[in-house]
Amino acid sequence: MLTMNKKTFKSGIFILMFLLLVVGCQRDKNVSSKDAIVFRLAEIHPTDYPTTLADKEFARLVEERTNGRIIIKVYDSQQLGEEKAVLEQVQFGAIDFARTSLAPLSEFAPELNVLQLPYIYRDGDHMWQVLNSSIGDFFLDSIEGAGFIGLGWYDAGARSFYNSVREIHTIDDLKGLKFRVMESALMIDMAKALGSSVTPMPYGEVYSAIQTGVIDGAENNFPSYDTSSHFEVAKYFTVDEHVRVPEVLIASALVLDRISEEDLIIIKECASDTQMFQREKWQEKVSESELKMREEGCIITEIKDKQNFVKAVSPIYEKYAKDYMGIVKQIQEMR
Ligand code: GTR
Repeated sequence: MLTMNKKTFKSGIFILMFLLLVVGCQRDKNVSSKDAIVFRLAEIHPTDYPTTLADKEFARLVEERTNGRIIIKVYDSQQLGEEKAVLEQVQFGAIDFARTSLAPLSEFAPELNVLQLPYIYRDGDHMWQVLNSSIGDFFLDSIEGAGFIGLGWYDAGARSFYNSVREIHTIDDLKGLKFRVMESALMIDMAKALGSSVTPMPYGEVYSAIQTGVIDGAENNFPSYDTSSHFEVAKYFTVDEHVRVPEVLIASALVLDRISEEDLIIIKECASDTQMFQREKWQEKVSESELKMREEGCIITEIKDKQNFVKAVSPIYEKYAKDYMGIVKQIQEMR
């Protein structure tokens, strides 16, 4: 049986009081969970995708830096719906935060098309130089007019075509093939300019559309080609890198009714502080997915001379960026 003398009892009480004191202090620092504001963040990718990992890191930082005043719950894997539907809900405040591709967002704020013009960036470094400059800030701020708050940029690499029919070596090989593109006017015109037929549709419908022959293929980066399992039904991947479409972290403008200006500043800082985290996870995933796709037997064909592709999409600039030609020139000349 456990026996306790007076001395042990006293020191027991002392330790207990000390622990209560420590817990009490912690409580003061962190707002009790019932007073916290809880927001929802929509993400279409699976749990371990680079953007999802970054969303969670962002949410962790926000909770930490607001001392628990603001909690952001990440709903990944399309739990809150496809991107276009999510954006509509973010616009009227039914969803508070989202990580989205710039392509569907540009339907709500057409000036964003400038940042997804085909072949506008020489490479990934060039894109990052632009996004992290005053040009990137200008476009991020511009979406406020459409009911969104732009928080920060993440990486999605370059997009290329893949299909179930044949290997593509030249632009002429694209003719007659039907591709799914994102629900964005620019993406539709771009794929048409390259000579293919086009069907815009939500991401989640692409696998079965290829499988049933409704379309011949789609276009995306290696990590999405991999995690969506599209490679199972479309094994010809053509590295033509026709667009680099940045990912964007946004909030609903209606979130501002529930938080202070100071907390918005904290939230924006948290978004920008997770950019490097996401970019590192992205690079790892690109290499991992490309290797996996090769092991799975996908036929990966590099388009070495992209001149004909670049020429074919040039009318897109006039149509989608004519009011921003000064900025386009600045982007092109940025070294
Ligand atoms: C991915 C992007 C998604 C989504 C998807 C698509 O690369 O990360 O946000 O836009 O492409 O093709 O719909």
